[in-house]
Amino acid sequence: MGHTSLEKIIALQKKPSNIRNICILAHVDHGKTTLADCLVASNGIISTRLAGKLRYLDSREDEQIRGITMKSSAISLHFSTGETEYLVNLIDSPGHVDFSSEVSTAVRLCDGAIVVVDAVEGVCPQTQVVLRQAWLENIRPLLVINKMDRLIVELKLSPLEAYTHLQKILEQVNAVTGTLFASKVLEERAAKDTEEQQPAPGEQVYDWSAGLEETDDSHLYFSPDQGNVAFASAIDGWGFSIRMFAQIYSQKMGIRSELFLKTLWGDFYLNAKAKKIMKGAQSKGKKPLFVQLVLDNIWSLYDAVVTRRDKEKVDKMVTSLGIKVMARDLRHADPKVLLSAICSQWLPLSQTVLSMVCEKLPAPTDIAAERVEALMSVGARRFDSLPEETQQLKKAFLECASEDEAPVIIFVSKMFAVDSRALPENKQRPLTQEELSQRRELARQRHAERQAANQSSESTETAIGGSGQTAVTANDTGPDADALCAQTEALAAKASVEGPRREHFVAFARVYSGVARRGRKVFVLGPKYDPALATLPRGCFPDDAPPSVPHMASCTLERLYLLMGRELEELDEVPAGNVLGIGGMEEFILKSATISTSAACPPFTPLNFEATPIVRVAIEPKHPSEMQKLVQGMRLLNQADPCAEVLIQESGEHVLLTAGEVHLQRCLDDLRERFARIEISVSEPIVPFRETVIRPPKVDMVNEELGRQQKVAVARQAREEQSRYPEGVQVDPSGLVVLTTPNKLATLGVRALPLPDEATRLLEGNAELIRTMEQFNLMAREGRTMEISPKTLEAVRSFRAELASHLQGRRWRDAVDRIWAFGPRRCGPNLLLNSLEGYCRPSVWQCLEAPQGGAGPATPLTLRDLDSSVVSGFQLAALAGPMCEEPLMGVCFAVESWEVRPASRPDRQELGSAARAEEEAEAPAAGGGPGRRRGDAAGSGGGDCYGPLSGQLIAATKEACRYAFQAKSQRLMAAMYTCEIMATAEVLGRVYGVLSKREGRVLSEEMKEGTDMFIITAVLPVAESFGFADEIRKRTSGLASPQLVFSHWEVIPSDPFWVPTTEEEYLHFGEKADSANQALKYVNAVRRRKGLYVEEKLVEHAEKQRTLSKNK
Ligand SMILES: Nc1nc2c(ncn2[C@@H]2O[C@H](COP(=O)(O)OP(=O)(O)OP(=O)(O)O)[C@@H](O)[C@H]2O)c(=O)[nH]1
Ligand SMILES: [Mg+2]
Repeated sequence: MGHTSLEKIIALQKKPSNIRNICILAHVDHGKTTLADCLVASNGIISTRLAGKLRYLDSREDEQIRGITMKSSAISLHFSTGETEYLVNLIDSPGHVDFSSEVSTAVRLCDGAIVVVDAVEGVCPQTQVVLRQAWLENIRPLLVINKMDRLIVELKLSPLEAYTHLQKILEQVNAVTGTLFASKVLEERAAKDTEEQQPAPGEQVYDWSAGLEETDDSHLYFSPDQGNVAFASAIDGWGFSIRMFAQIYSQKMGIRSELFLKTLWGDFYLNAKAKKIMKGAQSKGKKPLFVQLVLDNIWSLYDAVVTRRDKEKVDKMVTSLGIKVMARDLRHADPKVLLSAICSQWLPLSQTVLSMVCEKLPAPTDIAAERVEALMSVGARRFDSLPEETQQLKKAFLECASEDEAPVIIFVSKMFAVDSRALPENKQRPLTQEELSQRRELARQRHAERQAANQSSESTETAIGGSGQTAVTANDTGPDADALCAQTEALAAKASVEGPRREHFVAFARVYSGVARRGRKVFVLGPKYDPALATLPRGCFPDDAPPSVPHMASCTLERLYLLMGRELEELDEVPAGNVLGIGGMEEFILKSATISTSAACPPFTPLNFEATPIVRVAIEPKHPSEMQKLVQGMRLLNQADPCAEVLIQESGEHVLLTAGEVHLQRCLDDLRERFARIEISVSEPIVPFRETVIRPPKVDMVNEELGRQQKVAVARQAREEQSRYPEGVQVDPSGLVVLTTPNKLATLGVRALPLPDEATRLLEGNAELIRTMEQFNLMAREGRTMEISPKTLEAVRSFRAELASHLQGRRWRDAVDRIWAFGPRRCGPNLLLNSLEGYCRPSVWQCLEAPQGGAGPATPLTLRDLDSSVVSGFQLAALAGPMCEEPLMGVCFAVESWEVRPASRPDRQELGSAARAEEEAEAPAAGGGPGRRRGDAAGSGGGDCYGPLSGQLIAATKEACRYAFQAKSQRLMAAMYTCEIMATAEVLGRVYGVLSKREGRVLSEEMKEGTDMFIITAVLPVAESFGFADEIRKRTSGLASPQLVFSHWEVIPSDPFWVPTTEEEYLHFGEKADSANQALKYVNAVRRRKGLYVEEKLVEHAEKQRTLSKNK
């Protein structure tokens, strides 16, 4: 295990104030793993020569082949400065956007982060994301500007240009931090204001700036003089912070090092005559200190070693730096070898980074109270509304105590799979001398016995000269027995290698309080566990065999591991403040969990995942008999990946959801090679769509204005369609659908309206908030209360105000207060609106209102009883639209009339069926073509042959919504990716070519300052994105490699149901217009996949088509 012994690490683990838990974050390929290599090499785990080439923490084969990291992995390093010794638990994270959930799992366990930025590429999209992630988790970042060598060798900047360039990068990074900080201050200020609530009469003007000015934010920004920025070239093994140069020059020039610290970065220059540092380098045209004393030196070293290979100069420099270089390195053909030999002594990277980490980043004991509250507050709950015992646990967090009495609190952020042979307990370790001799002795005995047996049989047969022979064999025993011994050992080794190959799961975790000890009994708390609702006796311990409580299990900590990159080391106990692996938890934990000895411990807030799993495929085994293996394999995969989701659809398909193409590839490889180990067939990626309605368009498919004549034609078409509607459905030209239930007892009038885009976006962005509101309303209906934190209340209030501001105009009057429900799944981006006269029901904004008894007096009771049926019907309609059974988006259904004939007062118990039908609605309903009537949802069971009224009403509402939807201009919405592509001018044309072929749209094109690179920002439909990254890479010979990030949903402008009306259009598009209709293509593809009816003719009028093509 290299230089640092296990004992040493165990000893260091006991001193939390000297522990640093950190992760390395960056955009893809900015050099995280290379930097980690240098740090790992400083502990002797890998050789310094291999550092940067090995990428030790990329332990998977595909990581090495593709050259990108795909999972976060941890390693414990020892570092000492002077007297003090530190333990640095380092987690390397992936930068590729597909794996950003791995970043979340890493960030949660850390107190600090090293943010790496490529000196050429600067701040990239993922850099912003990781800065935000670090910010949201409240951990402190350091900045390492890496790949400095590229400025010298590739861009060939002069030191002064490089200095300006670096300044710009710092500005960019700080701009991101600044935005994050400003939003937080404003939020806090708003929260404070709502708590105070009473503005003084004179304070009419709202001063937004005040909060920003008062709060000190200087420590948040990155600046070399703050000591939180380092400059590095991980590949060449060097790095420095200005502290290092300050020390060197203060000795050399006799100027105080503090003075250098303040002036080495900035507009200062050295007045050589006066031996003084002066301000105003730029205005006086002088070289700034940083250029003169730092960059110039590095540039000239590169010049001498790499560019000119000037041996004499190199010798001189080596002597003046006072370092020793081995002759072998001096003679090496590759100048980079000599360069790293010199640099790693002159400016050792690991020393620079680790000392910065130990000095600037907090220890586990410094955990902020704010962060603890954020981790412990369950959802939107107020911290002070948590049970007393739970609140007391905050102290345990803050103390980070390792006494035996301290409650154990551990958070597991992910589960990772380890081959059973790689577990330390199964690993073959070198035999000790004693064991060897023991085995030898054993073998010798066995051999002797066999000899003896042989002999006795021989002697009985021949019965001559027994003693002499025995002596000879006894002499032979040595070598013979040794061979035998070797054989047994080899066999034993083979057995352990070939032993049953099984995947074991190790929990990636951190101890926040107490000591994790083997054999200790603990509670495992699932994310939905609620200490306030648990009815456990006070002070209940896991040893007491507690009663079963939902989302809680008790188990024993069986195996504890020290995470050492590719290796695991067994431990007996792990004190608070450390990162660790826990084995044997796969039965209890799916992906993440909280482990504690106290039942009062709340589950930690869920991880913030930035990625949306959007790419889905259906999987089946090549050989149908292997289904069981596939099911088992997918279960394991689901557990091993924080972001992948595995679903079994109603149709029986096994579906895998992943964050992107690269992620998909990795999941499939894992499934094939590790988890299922069978051959599988994978469907084409299934792309999600949304269905919506839009305002009547002004132009048609061919961009011709819809004139009066055409409008008449369209209206006629609509009338024709009317005849297609079944009995009991009336559709008026304005789109109002009136529908009566089959038993003729209830009538419902519904109209579909397109929501304004901003409103849809707002609803989509606030799904979590809406869910909280719904939870509150549900509890209120049951007569319970839920305390919502002031922050959440404020968020609800501003959400409501913003929604109101987007729903302006006559049509939307009071719309916000008339919202009946959100859907689908009660939190989606569609609305059900109560446009009934005189029907009062509890508002969806109940949590904002003071509690009040009873609803409006005018409401007929029957309607209130059936309220939830209407909601359920709406949920069903919103979950699967009529075009291709995809969810709706941005549609508002206004219920304009609703009557229930009094003759049929429903039984109160019937309401149960409403709830049941709604549960069924959770899975997308397949089948049923557009315009086809769907059967009763509730089935029979009531007094009449039509079944209970509530059930009929659900079906009727759903149908009414679907017809109302179809009465408007329907459109498909496509999921869009955004991507940023960096490309040089030569390949720009080809990038555009690929983009336009795939229906992409360029949003902007900028020149990256100081380089000859262009940055193109584009959007592109997910449906067209498969193979995009590869194609771009190929067409540009690897110069451009885009990363696709899900951005938004966009309406596809073409009408899927458009049919040509004029001669000309017939000629152009054919009778069905299905040749050019992208939207129709998508709709049909989805319908075909779902096994729905597709209206399509393969060849119509073949004759005519041929003449057409000839004429062209
Ligand atoms: N010129 C130069 N190249 C570097 C430097 N550091 C890393 N690289 C190269 O950049 C590439 C990416 O390095 P990695 O360390 O794998 O990057 P990463 O940030 O871990 O990438 P992901 O984990 O996939 O996000 C490799 O080819 C490295 O050799 C550097 O300081 N200078
Ligand atoms: Mg990496």
